[in-house]
Amino acid sequence: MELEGKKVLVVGAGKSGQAVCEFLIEKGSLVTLTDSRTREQMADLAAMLENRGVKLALGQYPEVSGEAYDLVVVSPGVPLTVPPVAKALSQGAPPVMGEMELAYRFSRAPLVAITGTNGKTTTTSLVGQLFRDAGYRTLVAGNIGLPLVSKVENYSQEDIIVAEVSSFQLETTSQFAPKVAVILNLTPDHLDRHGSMEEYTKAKARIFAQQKPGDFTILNYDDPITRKLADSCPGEVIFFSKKHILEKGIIAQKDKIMVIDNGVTEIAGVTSLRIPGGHNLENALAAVAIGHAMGVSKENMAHTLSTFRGVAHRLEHVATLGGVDYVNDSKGTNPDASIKALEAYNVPIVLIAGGKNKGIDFTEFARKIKEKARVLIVVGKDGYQIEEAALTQGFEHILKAKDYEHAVELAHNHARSGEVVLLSPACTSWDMFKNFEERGDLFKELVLKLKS
Ligand code: UMA
Repeated sequence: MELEGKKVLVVGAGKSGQAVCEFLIEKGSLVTLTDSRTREQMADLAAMLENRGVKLALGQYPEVSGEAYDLVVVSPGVPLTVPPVAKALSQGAPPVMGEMELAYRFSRAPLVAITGTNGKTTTTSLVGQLFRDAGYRTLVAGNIGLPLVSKVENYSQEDIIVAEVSSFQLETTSQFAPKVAVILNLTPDHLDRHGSMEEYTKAKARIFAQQKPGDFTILNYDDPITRKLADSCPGEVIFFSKKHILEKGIIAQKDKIMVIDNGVTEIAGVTSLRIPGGHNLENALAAVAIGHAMGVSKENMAHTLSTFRGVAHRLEHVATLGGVDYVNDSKGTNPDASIKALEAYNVPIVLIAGGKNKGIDFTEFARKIKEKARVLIVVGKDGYQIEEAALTQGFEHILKAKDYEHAVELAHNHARSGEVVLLSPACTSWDMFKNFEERGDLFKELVLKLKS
């Protein structure tokens, strides 16, 4: 792909857009960066980008008509309906792509791409660790927080890239064809952006759409939607299942994780996993499927599975105070993720939930709250929707917190020894915070303050 001298419009000046600008400047492109934020809202960033040679169009988007641009690169969080992107798409020119597609065009290392509604980040980190432990030079990037384009060219054929990929990033792919594509599960998420479950599934299915024979697609057999996607995969499908015995695939039976492929190979005991919950067993099975596809030895896989301790903001143990475990699951940004978090514990739970709903129904979540929680503390803009859903299910032990400080104080006052205080909001953080990390960090800080 030739970028030298090309006029490129980058839409969105977040992590993704900034990394794209850097990459394009290095390639000799003429870069314009646009963002709905004004110059005042961008503070020092605007001056820094201008110093790097980036032209800025802030507070309003530029026109993309005529010969103005040769390419538009859009950030994942920017909907494709914003004027410059919508116009380029409707005109059929200039071409529109996202940072993931751009990075892919410059990648040489075998690429393992991991998506799914929940578990992406944990599985991506686990698989990164798996390859590192097996001796590969490994890049872990993508939706996990490091834009792939910023490091992609530093890795060669002998190395491995493990990328977490979101539906937003997949929406703007065209040639993207990873060596191994993984869809962990599919439940309603981001419906405010994609419009329907069907459209969301279509975006996710782009992860394997351009694969060729010889590539691998790893799918969850226990999830009806991902199981069905197998019919449209051009590569070799490897299923994993924690419920069923498969003729071929990765399974968990009788407390053992096994590969069934011309015989049975035991990889590790289920109890050797350090990450809690049935959903994390699925993540581990997916990791074994990836390791198996890429020829990682069973000893290496067993070692990594028994040593990987998970990642921040996903069922992260913060402290035990007065016999109460405080757990930060701020990454639980949709009801399904928070249902899985509730399922991971077999003791009564004091649940803190609420934030900005992504247009998803809370009925199932409320049923799980009734089953697993003793107290529900609602917080944030749409916390009242969780409260209403819980009341409909006949769950009444609900407290309202005005902010996070209040929520942690209420949890501390109501939790009993032997219980878990779980922050798993089932909503995004965008009503009160910049991102889920900021929300989880505040929760941890408030919990640790209780100690003193
Ligand atoms: N903006 C506009 N117009 C709009 C919307 C946003 O100009 O209509 C501007 C904002 O003012 C801001 C910029 O776009 O300056 C933000 O862009 P962005 O939302 O794409 O965020 P980035 O900082 O570039 O981070 C993105 C991913 N964000 C999203 O997909 C929302 C990060 O995933 C990812 O880690 C990063 O690229 C690096 O690849 C985060 C995420 O929340 C973790 N992902 C979602 C999820 O996991 O559910 C998909």
